[in-house]
Amino acid sequence: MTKNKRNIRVTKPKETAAGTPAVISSAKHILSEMSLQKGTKILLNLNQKEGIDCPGCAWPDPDDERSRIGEYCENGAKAIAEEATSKKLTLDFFSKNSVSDLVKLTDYEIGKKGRITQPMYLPKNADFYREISWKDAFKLTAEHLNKLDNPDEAIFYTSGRTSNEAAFLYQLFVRAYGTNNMPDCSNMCHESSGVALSETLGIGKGSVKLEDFYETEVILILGQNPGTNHPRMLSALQKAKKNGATIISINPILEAGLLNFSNPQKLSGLLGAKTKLSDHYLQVKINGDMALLQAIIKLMLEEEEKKPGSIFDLDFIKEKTHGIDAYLEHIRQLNMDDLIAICGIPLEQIKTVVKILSSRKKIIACWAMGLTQHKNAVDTIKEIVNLLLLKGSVGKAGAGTCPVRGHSNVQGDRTMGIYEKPSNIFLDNLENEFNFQPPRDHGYDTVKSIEAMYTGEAKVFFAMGGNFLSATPDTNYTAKALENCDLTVHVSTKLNRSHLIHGKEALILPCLARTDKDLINGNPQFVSVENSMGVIHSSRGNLNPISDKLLSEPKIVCELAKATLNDSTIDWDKYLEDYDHIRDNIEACIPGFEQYNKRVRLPEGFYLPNGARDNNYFTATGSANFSISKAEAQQLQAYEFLMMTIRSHDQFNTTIYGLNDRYRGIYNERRVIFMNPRDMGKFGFEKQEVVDLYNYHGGTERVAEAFIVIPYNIPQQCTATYFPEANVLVPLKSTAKKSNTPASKSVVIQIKKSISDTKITS
Ligand SMILES: Nc1nc2c(c(=O)[nH]1)N[C@H]1C(S)=C(S)[C@@H](COP(=O)(O)OP(=O)(O)OC[C@H]3O[C@@H](n4cnc5c(=O)[nH]c(N)nc54)[C@H](O)[C@@H]3O)O[C@H]1N2
Ligand SMILES: Nc1nc2c(c(=O)[nH]1)N[C@H]1C(S)=C(S)[C@@H](COP(=O)(O)OP(=O)(O)OC[C@H]3O[C@@H](n4cnc5c(=O)[nH]c(N)nc54)[C@H](O)[C@@H]3O)O[C@H]1N2
Ligand code: SF4
Ligand SMILES: [Mo]
Repeated sequence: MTKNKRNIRVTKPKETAAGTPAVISSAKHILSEMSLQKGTKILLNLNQKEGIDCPGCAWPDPDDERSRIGEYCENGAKAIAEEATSKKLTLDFFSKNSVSDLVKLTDYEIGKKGRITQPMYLPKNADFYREISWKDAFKLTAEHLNKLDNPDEAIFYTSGRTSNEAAFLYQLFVRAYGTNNMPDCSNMCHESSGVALSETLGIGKGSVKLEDFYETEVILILGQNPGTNHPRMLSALQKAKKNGATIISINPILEAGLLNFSNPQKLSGLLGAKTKLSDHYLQVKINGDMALLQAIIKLMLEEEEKKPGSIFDLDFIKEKTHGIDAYLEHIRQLNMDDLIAICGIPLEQIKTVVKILSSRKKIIACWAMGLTQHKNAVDTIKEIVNLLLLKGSVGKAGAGTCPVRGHSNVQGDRTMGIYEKPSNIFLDNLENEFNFQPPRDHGYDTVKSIEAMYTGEAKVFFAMGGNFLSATPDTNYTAKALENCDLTVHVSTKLNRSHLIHGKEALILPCLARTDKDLINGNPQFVSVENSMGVIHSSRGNLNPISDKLLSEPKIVCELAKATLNDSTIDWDKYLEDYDHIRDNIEACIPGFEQYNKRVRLPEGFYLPNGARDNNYFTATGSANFSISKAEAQQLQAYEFLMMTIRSHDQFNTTIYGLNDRYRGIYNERRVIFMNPRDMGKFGFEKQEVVDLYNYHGGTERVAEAFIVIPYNIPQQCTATYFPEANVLVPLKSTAKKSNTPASKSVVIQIKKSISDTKITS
C-alpha cells in the first residue's frame, strides 16, 4: 500500500451543524485576516437593512426580524474575512514572485496572499507581473479588442458577485462592442434549473418566498448541502419544523446540516440545544433522483386511481396544466423494479415518503448542484415540477420551486442581461433606449468559450470576477485554451490561478469589493443585488478601500467602454456621476424595475414579478407543462465508479478558506476520495491509502494524482472528491442536455493504487 505521509486527521462525521463550533470558527477566520475592531465593524453591518449584502451565497435575509448582532453565518464570516483581509499584494510582492513560481502553489496558498492593490500587466514572454497605469491598461485592452477581425473573437465572462449596476453596464458595453459572447458561472451552476423551469413554468427562477417555508407542510431537499453552502437556510428549516413541516432529504451522503441544527444566533443553540431537521433521509445513488421521483409518483398514481381526487389536485391540473394524460400514461408504463434498481432506495422507504406526500397539499422542493450537474439534469428538474403540479403545489402560499442559488448576485446578473442567449425583447429594449443595434446571434456559453479559445476562434478573454481556470472542467484543456489567447484580462479582488495560467499578454484589474466604500466626488454610492427569491435590495460597503488604486466595477466598465468604442451612442460619463443614472436605464429596459431608485431605497427592498408565484404560466402552451422523461442508469463497468465533485466546509467555490471539512470529519487535507467501505474491500484499498484517479472520456486519459481514500457512508460505486482539485477529471464534452452544464457530479472514474507516494508532499 502506498502510505500517506501527509498531515491528515480523520474523525467521525458530525451529526449536528453550527452551534458553538461555528461561532469559534467564524472568530478564528476573521481574526486571522484583520483586527477585531475592523471585523466587528463589518459583521455588525452584514445583512442588516441598508447594510452590506453578504458576499457569500444568495440565501435571502428575513423580511421581518433581523438579529442586530448576528445576521450572518459561519461561512458569511469566512467570506468577509477572505474579502476584507488586511493583507495586500504590493509591487514588491510581484517583483519578487514570478508567475512560474506562484503557479506551483495550491489555490489555498494563492488565495491567502491578500488583496490586489494596483493594476498589473504581464507582457509577452515575461515571467513577472509589472505595474501599469489604469489608463494604459484600458488602452491596451481596447487596442486588442479593436484589432480583432470580428467582435465574436472576444469573450466576456462574469462570475456571480457583480452588482446589478455593474452587470447592466457590462452587458451594455459588450453588446455595443458587438458580441453576445457572455458566458457566466451560471452556465456551470443553475443553468439546468433555468432551462427546466422556463419550459415548464415559464420563468427560469424559483417561485417561493422565505415566508412560504414557514407555512409549508413538506420540504424536499434534493442534492443540496445547506449546512455548508446556505447555512442560514437552516434557521428557516428550523422555523418550518417548529410550525409542523416534515423535511425529506435526498442525498447520497448524510450531510450534518440536513440532520440536526444548533442555532448559533440563539442562546439555547449555543448551549447545545438542537433541532432534528430531516424526518426522512433517502440515500439515493448518484443521479438516481429522477428514478426515485418517478417511483414516488407511480405509487401515488396507483392510490389516486383507486380513489380519484384523493391525492392529486384535480382542479389545479385541469385549470392550470398541460399534458397530464400522456404523462400519466408514461408513468403507468414504468417498471417499479427498474426504478428502484436505478435509485437504490428500498421500496419500503419510498412508500413511507409516498404516504407523507399523499396527504399533504403544500410542498416546497429545494435543490442545488446535486441535481443540476448531470447529463439528464434538466429532465430531473422537470420531474420535480411534475410532482409539484400533480399536488397543485405551485402558485400558492407555502408551496413551490426553490432552486437555491449560489453566488450572491448570480440571479441578478442574469436579470441584468448577462446571458449568451438574450431574448429579442431584451435586445429591442436596449436598441430603443440606446440607439444602437445590438448583435442578435447567440454567443458562446462557458463550455463553447473554452472550445473557441482552444481552437483559436476566440483570442481575447475578459473576466468580470471569478476564477475561470479553476472553476471550469478539464483543467489541462482549459489551460491550453487560455494560453492560446492573445490577451486575458481579469477584474478581480484577490489573486487566483486564472491570473497565473494566462494569455500571451495578461492584465489584472483590481476592483472594490462589496465591503468597500464606493465614493463618487465624496458622495457614497450603493449598489443592488437580487437574492435567490427575487428580492432586489441595496448593499453599501463601509470600509476604507485597502488601496487608492482600486476602481469600482462600474467605473472599470465605463472607462473601458470609452477607450474601446468610437462614437458610442451611450453617455458613459453620466453613469459615473451617480449610480442612480444606471438604475434609471435599468428601469427603462427591464420589466419589474418600475420606480427602481425609489423602491431600492426601501430598507427591505422589493420583489420582482414572478408568474409562477402568482399562478400564471408564461410558457409556449400558456399552461404549466408536464414533461415526459426516461430515467436511465449510468452504465458502469465493475471497475468504474461515479464521482461527484463537491464543496468542503472551508471553501467558497475556488476560494479555499482552510483545509478542514469539519462536518465530514476531514482535517488538514483536500485531496481525499470518499468511498464505500465494501468497494474498498473489493478492490483492496485500505483506509487512507493513496490512489490516483483516472477518467477516459472520449479516448483521452485524464489523471488526478495522490488522493487519500476515506471510508464513508456512501452508496456502492459512488464516490466524492472536492472541486476544484478534481476538475482535471471532468470531461469538457460531458455536459447536461439542453443546458450544456458540465456534468461534474457524475464523472466516471477508475481508481488505481498510486504509483508513487512522493508526488504530493503538503
Ligand atoms: N460556504 C460556501 N457556500 C457556498 C458555496 C461554497 O463553495 N461555499 N458555493 C456557492 C455556489 S456558487 C453554489 S452553486 C452553491 C452550491 O451549493 P450545493 O449544491 O449544496 O453544493 P455542493 O457541494 O456542490 O453540493 C451538492 C450536494 O449534492 C449532493 N449530491 C451530489 N450528487 C447528487 C445526486 O446525484 N443526487 C442527489 N440527490 N444529491 C447529490 C452532494 O452530496 C452534496 O450534498 O453554494 C453556494 N454557497
Ligand atoms: N467540478 C466542479 N466544478 C464546478 C462546480 C462544482 O460543483 N464542481 N461548481 C460550479 C459552480 S456552481 C460555480 S458558480 C462556478 C464558480 O465559478 P467562479 O464564479 O468563476 O469562481 P469563484 O471561485 O466564485 O471566483 C472567485 C474569484 O472571484 C474574484 N472575486 C471575488 N469577489 C469579487 C468581486 O466582488 N468582484 C470581482 N470582480 N471579483 C471578485 C476573486 O478574485 C476570486 O478569486 O464553479 C463551477 N465549477
Ligand atoms: S447564508 Fe449565505 S448570504 Fe447568509 S450569511 Fe451565510 S453565506 Fe452569507
Ligand atoms: Mo454556483
